[in-house]
Amino acid sequence: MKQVKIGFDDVQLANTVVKPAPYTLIRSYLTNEQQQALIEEAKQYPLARPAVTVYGKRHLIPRSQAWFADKDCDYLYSGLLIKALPWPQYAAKLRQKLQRDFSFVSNGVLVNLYQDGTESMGWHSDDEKEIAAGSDIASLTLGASRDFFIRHKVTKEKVVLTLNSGDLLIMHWPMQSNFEHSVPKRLRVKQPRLNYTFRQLIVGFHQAK
Ligand SMILES: O=C(O)CCC(=O)C(=O)O
Repeated sequence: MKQVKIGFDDVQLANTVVKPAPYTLIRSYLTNEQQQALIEEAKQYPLARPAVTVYGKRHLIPRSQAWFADKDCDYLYSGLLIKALPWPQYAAKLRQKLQRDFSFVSNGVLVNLYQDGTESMGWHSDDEKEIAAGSDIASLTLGASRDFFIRHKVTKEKVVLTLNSGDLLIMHWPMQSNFEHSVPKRLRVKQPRLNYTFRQLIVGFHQAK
């Protein structure tokens, strides 16, 4: 397991020092066998492509997704309340592995499937109100390699990572407050990519309303 910690050099903005993006990239975190087990399992996931409203216009998201989580961990994501589905076997094993290896606690995982390089995810931060304060987000890539952009919200300084199958990216708190990320279209990519982002939500956040 090769661990690389990379980030921006400190950026001077007026009298403020802007801290580097706090993330850890672990190349080849999963073995080929572990990757294959998840890829096979994902063929049975009830992946959906919901419609979202952006600037008053409804359109289908350019990927498909499923949210697996503990009880009372529904998630309001891109303006849609997604109900928690029960954990599949290998996704649950990966969650346990993250807890064992990094003491990384999560209670839900968003799985995204990008069929090929025409599918993408726009600039955003994972900063929804139900995400537990101070928690990190762990993101695992399977299948096709894709570029992953990180940019500072104020300076617009950008880092480009290429995430390969089996790589794990941990986005540490408070990265989501100061940085956005995206997965841009890459028309040369013809193969599917799966991404699992493990998150920790405040239990019962939506149920309490
Ligand atoms: O596919 C990825 O690497 C990014 C996923 C992501 O940004 C998200 O699920 O919020």
